[in-house]
Amino acid sequence: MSVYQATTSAPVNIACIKYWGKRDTKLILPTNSSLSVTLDQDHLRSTTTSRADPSFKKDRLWLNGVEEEIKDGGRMATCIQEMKRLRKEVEAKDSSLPKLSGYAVHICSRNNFPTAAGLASSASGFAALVSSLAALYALPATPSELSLIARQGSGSACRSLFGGFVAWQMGFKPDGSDSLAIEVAPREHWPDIHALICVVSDDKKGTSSTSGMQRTVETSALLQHRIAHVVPARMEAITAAILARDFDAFARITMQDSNQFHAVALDTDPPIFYMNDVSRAIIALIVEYNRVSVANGGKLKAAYTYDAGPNAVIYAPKENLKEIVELIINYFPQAEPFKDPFGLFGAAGVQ
Ligand code: 2P0
Repeated sequence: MSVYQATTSAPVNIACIKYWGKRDTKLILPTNSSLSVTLDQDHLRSTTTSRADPSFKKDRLWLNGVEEEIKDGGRMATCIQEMKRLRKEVEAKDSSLPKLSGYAVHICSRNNFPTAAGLASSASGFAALVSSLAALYALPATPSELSLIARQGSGSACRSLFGGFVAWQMGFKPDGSDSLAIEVAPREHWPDIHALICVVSDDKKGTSSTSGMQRTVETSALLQHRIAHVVPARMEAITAAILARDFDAFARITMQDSNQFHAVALDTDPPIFYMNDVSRAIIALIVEYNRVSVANGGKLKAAYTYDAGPNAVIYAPKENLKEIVELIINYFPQAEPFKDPFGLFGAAGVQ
């Protein structure tokens, strides 16, 4: 008897130009394009196994060992259904293939980082889900084609189907067929840039991204300015900075966009606060670190960015990482660097 099973994994990504706002909440179509760096550390990934079998009665899902309900019409059900539809198209062209599209699937997914650590587990999770079903179904789809489906699980998930520097083009079509991820540059294009994750708090965040961003869409005038007059130029400028390996421009745009995303959250009614005092102290530290460098005739040495939570991600060229970790440990003595803080995408706990 044949066993139809596949296991794949997908990494976390951290946005430099932030996605915040949907123009279509069902299809998950954003109000602006976004751009991220995919973290390539082994310890920040979701790994998913999918299995199809004629004996399975219904689709089932386990997340970190706990079964989760797959709600009818929900995001998970949509992704599974879309992947079965693609498999059906392949089966229609080749009648010798087993009819896996008619079998229920069992899906088992694990994150090798704490789900509540404020890192985007939905991004790596839905990307791993879609890529494991694509492997199970032996689909000829490209990562951009698969990103159309991962996007319907969680917007930021579409960017985790690529490594390196990735843009999610907002698209303009009402059916979402042009709202997909593309590779801006592979990781090898700019291996010198590293990310340091400072876990300020591993509490679960107060306002979920999904509900927070809709409140912003409904109430923030600043968001309208951002999507019409700020993000399009920033997408072009940061793409050029990445292609030119211009860290100074990359850092400036990344910090500006993090600041504006949090300004837009604050401009929401009622306001949303994602950063805390420690987050702001880390910003002050990086601003001062850069100021001293520029005052001495140098360039920007690091860029901070914050998502929908208080944890800092610091992008920096490798040569500055050791100095930055030392600075953080000096100012936040409780910080405990874990794993390989001087290797690719190290992490430090700053409580
Ligand atoms: C981003 N974030 O671009 C931005 C920056 C958070 C701040 O994508 O509703 O979890 O599932 O599409 O993808 C978080 O939003 O929201 C997010 P849904 P998602 O990374």
